[in-house]
Amino acid sequence: MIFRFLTSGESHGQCLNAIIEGVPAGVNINIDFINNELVRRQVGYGRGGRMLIEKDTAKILSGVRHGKSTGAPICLEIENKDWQNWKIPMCPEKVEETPENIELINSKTIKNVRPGHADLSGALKYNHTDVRNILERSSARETAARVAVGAVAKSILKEFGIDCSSVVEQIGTVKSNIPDNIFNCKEQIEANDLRVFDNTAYNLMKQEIDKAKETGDTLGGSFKVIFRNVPVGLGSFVHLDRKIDGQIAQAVMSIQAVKSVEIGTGSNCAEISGANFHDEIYSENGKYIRKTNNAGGIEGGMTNGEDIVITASMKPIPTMRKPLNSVKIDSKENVQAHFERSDTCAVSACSVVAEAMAAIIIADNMLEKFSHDSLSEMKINYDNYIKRISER
Ligand code: EPS
Repeated sequence: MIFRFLTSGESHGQCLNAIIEGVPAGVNINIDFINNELVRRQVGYGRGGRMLIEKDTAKILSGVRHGKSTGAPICLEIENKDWQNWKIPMCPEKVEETPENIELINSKTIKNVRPGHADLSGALKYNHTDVRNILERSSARETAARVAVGAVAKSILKEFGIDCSSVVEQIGTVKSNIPDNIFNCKEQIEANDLRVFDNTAYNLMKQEIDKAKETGDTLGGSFKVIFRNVPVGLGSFVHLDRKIDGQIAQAVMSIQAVKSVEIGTGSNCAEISGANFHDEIYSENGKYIRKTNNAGGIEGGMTNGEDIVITASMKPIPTMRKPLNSVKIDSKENVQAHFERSDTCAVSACSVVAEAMAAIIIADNMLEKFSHDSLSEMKINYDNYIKRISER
């Protein structure tokens, strides 16, 4: 990858950090835009008490001067407000062994692993006896840092008119209608606290979330992420790791709790015949056009100039107030899984995180295709390419 990044930070540690490398010089980086993306991720009916504590904002520590990237690594930091309540249990240094401190640390020690979470495999793999060491880093709190990184990727895409939007399609058993063009309904979706388009479905989803909350259960769901104005020819058919659909699938699947990713008419493609599935190609005013988009904007591992359409599903959150049967990791006693404050449903937040992850992949492919030292050089290459394509 040319656009590379690492994040660090624990859910209840001091802060989350990200270092991004590969952003060309001259890209407009607006802190208000990054922070607005962070606000979008925090929205969502059914989220837990933590979201009342955190008001995520990013600080840019390097790589940007006077609102433009310099080409140097960009370091971002997001404070965890909840850290104030975790200074002793999460202290990086050894703490004084006073009775109060010991009691506090013991009260935050976790032994009862949660089915569906990283707890058991993580504790065995890293040889931890306190499962908090796994929980803290595997927590979806880390997605705040990914969204900040995604905002930087989106800032590159914006320079080329590439736009993105997302909408929630299903929560629990309730399915929503999706508008034909979600970009025309962006304001409505952004104003809705579940990121849902259809009001009837919205009310039913809220009822289902309320019911799950009451019974100590959790809910998953699915959402669509769409990118438009992506040029033809990003990615490649020549090798497995260069296929952009594979890259997007990996990036979106890496989001905590995501269990499926499809491009275009993905999971239904098995039942549709070739005559009805493939998007026929027409010529109109000298341009190649399609009247359908079952391919979701990707053919042969390359973008084909149509909208990129990604659908992903998130499993129900495994931290449950009515805990599942499990085992205590040291004694192997049969117990109830650990419960700590959590969300009932975070599908709407996940759709914003998926936008970020896909934006990172598309930005990376733009850098690969059009060079990546400076935005001005990239734009010259992009314009030449678009001219050449339009002459074909
Ligand atoms: C999470 C558990 C909850 C969520 C958290 C993800 O945190 P806490 O245990 O502090 O209540 O709210 O998500 C976030 C903090 C966030 O910013 O999205 C988990 O276990 O994954």
